[in-house]
Amino acid sequence: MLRWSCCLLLVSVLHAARPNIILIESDDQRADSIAALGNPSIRTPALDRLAKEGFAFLNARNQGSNNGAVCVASRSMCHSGQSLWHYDDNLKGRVTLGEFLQAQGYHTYGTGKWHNGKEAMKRSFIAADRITAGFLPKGHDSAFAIQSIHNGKVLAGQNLAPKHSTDLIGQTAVDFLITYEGEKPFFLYVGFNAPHDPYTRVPEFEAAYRDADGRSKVPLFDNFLPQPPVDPGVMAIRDEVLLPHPLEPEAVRHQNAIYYGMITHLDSWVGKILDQLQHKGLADNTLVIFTSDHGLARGSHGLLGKQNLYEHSLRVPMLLRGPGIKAGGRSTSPIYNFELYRTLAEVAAATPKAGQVEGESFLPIATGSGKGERKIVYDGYTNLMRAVVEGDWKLIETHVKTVRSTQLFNLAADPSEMKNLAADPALAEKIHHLREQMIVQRELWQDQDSAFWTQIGFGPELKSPKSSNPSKSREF
Ligand SMILES: [Ca+2]
Repeated sequence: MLRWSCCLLLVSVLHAARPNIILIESDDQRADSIAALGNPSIRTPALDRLAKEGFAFLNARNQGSNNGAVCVASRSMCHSGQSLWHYDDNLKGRVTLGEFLQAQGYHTYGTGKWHNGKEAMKRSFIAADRITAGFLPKGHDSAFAIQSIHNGKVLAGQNLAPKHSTDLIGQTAVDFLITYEGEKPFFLYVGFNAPHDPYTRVPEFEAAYRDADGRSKVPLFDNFLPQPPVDPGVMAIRDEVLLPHPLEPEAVRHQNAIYYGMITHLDSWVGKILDQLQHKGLADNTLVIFTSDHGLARGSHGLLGKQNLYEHSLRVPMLLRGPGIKAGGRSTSPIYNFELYRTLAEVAAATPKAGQVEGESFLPIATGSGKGERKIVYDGYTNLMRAVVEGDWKLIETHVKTVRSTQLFNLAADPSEMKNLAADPALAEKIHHLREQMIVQRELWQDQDSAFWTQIGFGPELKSPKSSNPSKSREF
């Protein structure tokens, strides 16, 4: 599909060194929640450090989801390297990222959120501690179930302290770095459950976001609306019922102060992980990646969750630091987060089997030897929405029950997606063109698993569309 040029010499140096890999993935963290990348309202000193010492992808995105459990979809895609229309929730029959790196001689160790089934977890990690569930309904500081893997067996346990999930997971990651003395390079996966709801207050970190009277100092996002401009058909889903609609600004600001506090809290553990890496003399030979599974609306477009195709919910943070990575580098080239698989395979000097993994490695961009050539991206959410972005232009088609809605945005002039230009007669040809591109992308990604295309009413119908199953019940 795409071919990025790469500097063979630099890559061969990377391969010779066989760097350790630390993949830190938070949960539901917006891409714009990093101070150094342009958010003056949040405090993220460790992520700022990664952004300064490493490379930041400013247009990294999750491709969407086939059901309301966007976390499951995104994580499955990242751990299989497969796109939205090919992944399996529980990674059945897929070579997981951890499994693949094991085969390349890596010691694989995990802690934190695992949302893709016990069997795939066991295959992914040689050892693991304090693996947490996909969702902590009683709060991040409750006595939730945890699992570990030792000697090939999955063991069940409890967070009995109870300790906040971020402290539990962060400490486990640091402990691994303190104790690991193996000869193999390691792959450390750290899945923070924060800042996913339930919004659990962490007073010492939330204090920065409160005034003397305890009111939130976090401003609303600039695309805040009380109600969504287009019915996305998801208003009964859990994320959207975290607050009543129409959204009341102060209620959103209150929750966002907690959300920011949870991010600053997990940032403190990212800092401790980086410090320990430095202390142990491993920083120069370890690739550190920080990302999240997808973004979140948090009041943008009258929404709270991630079950939509606006940029705030699709985009993810994507920071890389390590040997060969360009310090202070930035890229606006679109990448999908599931391309992490091929990227890390390249870091491990390995090539996945033909047909096993989709997308491209973005390592050449991060090392400064490639710029990225993707001109168009395609996103989907169940049978309700499809989006295509080509250059500055973005088209979102939504079909809810019998109501079809078209949204057209110019992301250069309107990055917050607030000016829907779909009704402008002068742009009718642009819409027609983007619809054609949407169909091209549909074919390219083999998007056949949705009733969307039988409802939307433009373009050739699929010959044998299979019905998607948006009613699947699971926690997300
Ligand atoms: Ca998530």
